[in-house]
Amino acid sequence: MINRRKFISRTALAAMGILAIPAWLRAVKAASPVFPLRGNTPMVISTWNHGYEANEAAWKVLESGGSAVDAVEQGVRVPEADPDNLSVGLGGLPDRDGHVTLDASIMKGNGECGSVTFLEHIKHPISVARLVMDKTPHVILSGEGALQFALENGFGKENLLTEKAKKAWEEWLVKAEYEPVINIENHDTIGMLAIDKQHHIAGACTTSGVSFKMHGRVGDSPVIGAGLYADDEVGAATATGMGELVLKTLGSFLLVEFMRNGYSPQEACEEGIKRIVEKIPGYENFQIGYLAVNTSGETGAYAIHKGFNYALFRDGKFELIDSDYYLKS
Ligand code: SD4
Repeated sequence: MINRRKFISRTALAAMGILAIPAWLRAVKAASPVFPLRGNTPMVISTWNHGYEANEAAWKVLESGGSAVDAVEQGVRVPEADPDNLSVGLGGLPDRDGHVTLDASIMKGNGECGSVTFLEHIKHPISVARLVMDKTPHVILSGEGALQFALENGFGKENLLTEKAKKAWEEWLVKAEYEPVINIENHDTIGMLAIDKQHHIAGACTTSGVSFKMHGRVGDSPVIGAGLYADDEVGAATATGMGELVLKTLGSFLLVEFMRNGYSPQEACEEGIKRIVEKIPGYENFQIGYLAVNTSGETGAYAIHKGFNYALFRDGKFELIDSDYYLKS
């Protein structure tokens, strides 16, 4: 883990301009937008073990020379369509009033991004977020307006509340104790980051959010900089877990900025969790998992609790990896 002295010395170096990008390099970068991107790519990384199937779909796009943004969109559509996944798209657990409301965001390393929040009845919120990015002058569409936009663009309206999710909600209603539960094992939100053969980076994040949440609650996943951030010059990061902790620390942006200042993706993830530990009382009752990748294709992951894992595809090697974590005892 990075100690304070190391951080201060990096900050001092940055202030002295030693870590800053020299003018000649800025000129080369401007002339060649792919210049800073190198390393072992294409690659794709995503949260939790269901990331494996999602990565397979993303990998097909990357392998055939497709773009990172197409790869992450196609990748996360897999858990969105899976009725057995209780935290994403179809089959997501509803809010406490029985509505399945979805959040999703997508971002390209050139800064283009789009998101939807509090969207009902549409199985693939990530593709609506993609259209917000591609077809509107806006970044976020929410609720009824997002639904209207989706319907106008050919998306079908569906009932997303499966029998399984309805049963879980009815069981919850017996006590109806309102406690936002994002604990150690209760997640499936997918955050995915990819780098394509052209060395561009992109990310996507999609979720039904905290189960039995208040109607109208929006988490970190659709907030650019919180649940997701990507920058072709540096890298990308995504988050899973109790979104309020990520929102309060603007986690993914923070991780990318740590990397911009010279931290490795692993160090950035650890520092992001450390920020939560230092700033948010009661953090130990919740799980957060961070994933990050830099433009060289190096990856990092870190969580508050044991149990976070992620899927990494690269070089024809497909791995499911357990993340390191903060609370060891
Ligand atoms: C949220 N971060 O809405 C999401 C939930 C999540 O695994 O990641 N669950 O707060």
